[in-house]
Amino acid sequence: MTQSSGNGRSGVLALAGGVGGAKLAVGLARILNPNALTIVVNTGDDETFYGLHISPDIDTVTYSLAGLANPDTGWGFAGDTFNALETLKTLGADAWFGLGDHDLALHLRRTDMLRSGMTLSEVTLDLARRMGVRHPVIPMSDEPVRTIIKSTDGEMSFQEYFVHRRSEPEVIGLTFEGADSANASPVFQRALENVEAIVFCPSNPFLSVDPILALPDVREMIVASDVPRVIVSPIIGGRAVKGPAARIFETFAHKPPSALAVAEHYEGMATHFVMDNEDAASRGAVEALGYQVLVTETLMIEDTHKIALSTAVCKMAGVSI
Ligand code: FO1
Repeated sequence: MTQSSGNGRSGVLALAGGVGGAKLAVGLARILNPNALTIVVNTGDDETFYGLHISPDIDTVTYSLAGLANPDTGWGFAGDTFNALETLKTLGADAWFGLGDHDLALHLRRTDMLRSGMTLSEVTLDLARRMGVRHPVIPMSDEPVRTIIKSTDGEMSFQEYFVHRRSEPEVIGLTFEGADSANASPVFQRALENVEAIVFCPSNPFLSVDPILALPDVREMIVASDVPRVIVSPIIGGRAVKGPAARIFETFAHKPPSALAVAEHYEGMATHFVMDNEDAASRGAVEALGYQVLVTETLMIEDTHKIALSTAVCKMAGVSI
């Protein structure tokens, strides 16, 4: 049974990108009932390969919740083989994006369902359920939004920059193409109005969470909300746990990555901030920005870490578990 917070609101809305977001989502899903957690995922990294709709962050979250994610990379299907990709290469395809055979089956099915007229939300829920996931995983929007990297080598999609070009081009700007005219997905909109707490998972603020906030009304609704809003810092001791966050930080925040820089980036959006023990020295500076701060272990390697951090986040937000 889900308990209501007393103001009629109940449950947690988690905003997530890829690997880091998926880890906290797994912890939250272990302690909250399916009707008490909605996981909204970035789709700015989506791309079409070989005519198929790929949603990497949705898949990373879904595979993680289903216990099917590749434990070495955090993304992709555990133990996947790459026969189709090798065959594509022999057939002349420029197959630089590592899509495994199991993964490709999912993309085939998703693309087919989308072509039949289903929305990305409907498709995502259906596929997740078939993989045994009981908690709702929801795309931020059913309409296309694409993160476009502006670099000294020109404009490119996120996957082109991140995977094909190995984050080497010097980034000078970011746009979220389509965000102005896209709508937050219906379940996301309802969650924004009804939940008792919002959690910003430890995902890249610029690349994974900002696309979600760029959707019409989302940032405004979060700022105007009077529920606890908890940020879990993706930066530990000045380092990004995974991905290009550190370099992106330098570019956009004009400062080295730090828990304080994350807190500054989200200033005004959230009420609570969770930082790692390694960053305890900046506690006072983050509190001075108006956050209630929790200093704890935030590195999530085992499920026990994911559950412990999620429990601390819920406790901080006053969510009963
Ligand atoms: N990341 C890589 O670094 N190389 C890949 O070849 C790659 C393939 C891939 C396939 C499916 C998928 O769901 C994710 C994949 N990723 C790959 C990860 C992905 O580029 C990033 O994790 C996200 O887009 C950033 O959150």
